[in-house]
Amino acid sequence: MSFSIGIVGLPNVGKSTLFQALTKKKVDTSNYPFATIDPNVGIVAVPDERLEQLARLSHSAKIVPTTIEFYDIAGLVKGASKGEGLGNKFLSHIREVDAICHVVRAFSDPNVVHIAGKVDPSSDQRTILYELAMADLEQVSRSLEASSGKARSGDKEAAKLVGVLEKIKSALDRGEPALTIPFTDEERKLLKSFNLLTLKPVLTVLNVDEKDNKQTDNQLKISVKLESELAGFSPDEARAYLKELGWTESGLDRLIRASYDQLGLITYLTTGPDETRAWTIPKGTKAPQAAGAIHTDFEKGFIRAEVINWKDLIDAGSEANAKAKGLMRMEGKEYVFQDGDVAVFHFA
Ligand SMILES: Nc1nc2c(ncn2[C@@H]2O[C@H](COP(=O)(O)OP(=O)(O)O)[C@@H](O)[C@H]2O)c(=O)[nH]1
Ligand SMILES: [Mg+2]
Repeated sequence: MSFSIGIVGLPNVGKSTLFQALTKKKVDTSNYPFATIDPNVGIVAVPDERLEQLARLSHSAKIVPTTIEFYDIAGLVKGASKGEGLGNKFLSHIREVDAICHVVRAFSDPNVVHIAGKVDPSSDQRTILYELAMADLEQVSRSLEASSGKARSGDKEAAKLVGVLEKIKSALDRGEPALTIPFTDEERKLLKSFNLLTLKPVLTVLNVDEKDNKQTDNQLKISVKLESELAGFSPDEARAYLKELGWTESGLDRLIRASYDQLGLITYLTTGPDETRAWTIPKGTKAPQAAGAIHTDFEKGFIRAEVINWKDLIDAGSEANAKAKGLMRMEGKEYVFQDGDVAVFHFA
C-alpha cells in the first residue's frame, strides 16, 4: 500500500526545490515494485526512530521503512479551473493523489519573481483553494445535469447520486471544501470515482525566510532553501547542523511525518532477524486487515495476533523476556491496531 501526496501551489513558491530536497532522501527504489522512472515522482521513507531500536533488539539484517510518494505538480495559476496555463492537465494530476501538500510563499527574496507582484501568503492560499473548489464545482455541476434526468425518470441510484452532489454543490457555493461534509460510507462509495480535489486532506507549508524557520506546533513553517542545503549534507554534517540550530529533526522529516498524520495513517511494526519493518495502515484498522498489509493470505487465514507496544518490548529487552512477563497479548479479529504496535501474526 503506497500513499501519494501532490505538491501544489502557485509558480515560483519553491515546490520543485522542496521536491528535490525530499527526493535527495530517496529510499532505494529497487525494493519497491511500484517505483517509476517518472522524474516528477519521488518515493520518500517515513522517518521512524523506533525501527533502529527494534532492529538492534532483534539483530535484524535490514530495516525497511514505510514510504510515501511525493509528486511535483507544476504550478497552478489563477484561472486554472477555466483552463488557464495548463490548468486542466495539472488539475487532473492532482485528482490522482491521496492528499495535497500546499506550498505557500512567505519568503521575501527580491530576486525571485512573485507571480502576483507581492508576497501575500493568505491571498495566494485563497487563490489556489478557489481554483480547486471551482474545478470541483464544474465537475459536480456537469454530473448533476447528467444524473438529474435519470433520477426524474425513476433511476434510484441516480437519485442517490443527485442527493450527494447537491450537498457538495451547496457547500462549494458557500466556499466550503467537500472535506467538511460528514458523508455516510455509502455516499463515499458513490463519490470515489469523482476524485474530488476538495475532498483530499490538505497540509499547508509556509515557505519562510531562513531566519523565520522556527518550529511551532500548529503550523508547518519551513525554509525550503535551508532544507534543500541540509538535504545535500552527509548524515554527520546534517546532524551537526541540526544540533547547531537546536532542532531534533529536519523540517523535511517534520513535513513527511505531518503528511502521514494528515492522511490518517498509523504504523505498526514487525521485527525479527531478517528485518525490522514498518507497515502502513489507516487509523481504526482491525487485526485481519492489518495483517493483510503484509499479505492477503495473512488476512484470509487470520487466526490471532500477538501484540506488544514497541516501547514495552524495548524495555523488556527481548521478545523472550516480554513473553515471560506476559506482555505479549493475544488479540483476535476485533482488535483495532494502534500506532507503535509490534505484531506477530498466526494464520491458517
Ligand atoms: N530565497 C529563497 N528562494 C527560494 C526558496 N525556495 C525556492 N526558491 C527559489 O525560487 C525559485 C523558484 O523555485 P521553484 O522551486 O522552482 O518553484 P516552483 O515554481 O514552485 O516549483 C528558484 O529560483 C528557487 O531557488 C526559498 O525558500 N528561499
Ligand atoms: Mg516547479
